[in-house]
Amino acid sequence: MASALPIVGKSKQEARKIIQQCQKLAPHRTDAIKPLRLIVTGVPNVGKSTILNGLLGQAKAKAADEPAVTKRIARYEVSDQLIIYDSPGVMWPKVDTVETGLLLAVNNAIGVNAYNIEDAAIFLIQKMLERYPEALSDRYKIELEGIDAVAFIESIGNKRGMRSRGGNVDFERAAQLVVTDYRHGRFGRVSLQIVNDLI
Ligand SMILES: Nc1nc2c(ncn2[C@@H]2O[C@H](COP(=O)(O)OP(=O)(O)OP(=O)(O)O)[C@@H](O)[C@H]2O)c(=O)[nH]1
Ligand SMILES: [Mg+2]
Repeated sequence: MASALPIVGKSKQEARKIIQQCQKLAPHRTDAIKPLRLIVTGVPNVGKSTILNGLLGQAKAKAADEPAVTKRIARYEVSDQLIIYDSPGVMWPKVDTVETGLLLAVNNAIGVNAYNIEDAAIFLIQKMLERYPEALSDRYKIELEGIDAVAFIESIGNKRGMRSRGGNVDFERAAQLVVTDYRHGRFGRVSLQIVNDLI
């Protein structure tokens, strides 16, 4: 049975671990007549093309931190015995709950025009206040007692001097800042969704 294999996609050695697992799944596909053929699939912006570049040892596939970078399926010959296909990110046909949509938005899996950054930031901060309050107070040095997500984001804007023309806090800029900090891993190792949330 297949199991999850944690890797850092940018590292060639790590990416090679995938090949070893795939070879076990298809031990008869070992030569140029019957090469091992893999396809990398997943939701947008999770690192599919990066894994491929790791395996190739060079940046042949375009990879960047935004969804829908890969536009079509592309074939790459790693060697005579190994062919890999990169593919565009796929989404299931219907995002059935608001929470799922916000999780996808916060994790940069859907285009910026499909969501509101302020909603995404409020959702993110609510989750962080529930699960990882210390990560928030450590990063922004803001007192958490009795604070909600909106007040927290406003407080960040205040502290960082983010003001719009009328002098009010530029909430959108502060919202973008927290989402960017999360995406860059600046809250440490956090998970907004865990298995127990789903069962
Ligand atoms: N920290 C970290 N970043 C990664 C890793 N793998 C990929 N990334 C980054 O994630 C971003 C997306 O990588 P891509 O390889 O373009 O993702 P993709 O799944 O091909 O994206 P689409 O083609 O848009 O669906 C890039 O900024 C990568 O540098 C990883 O293992 N660790
Ligand atoms: Mg890609």
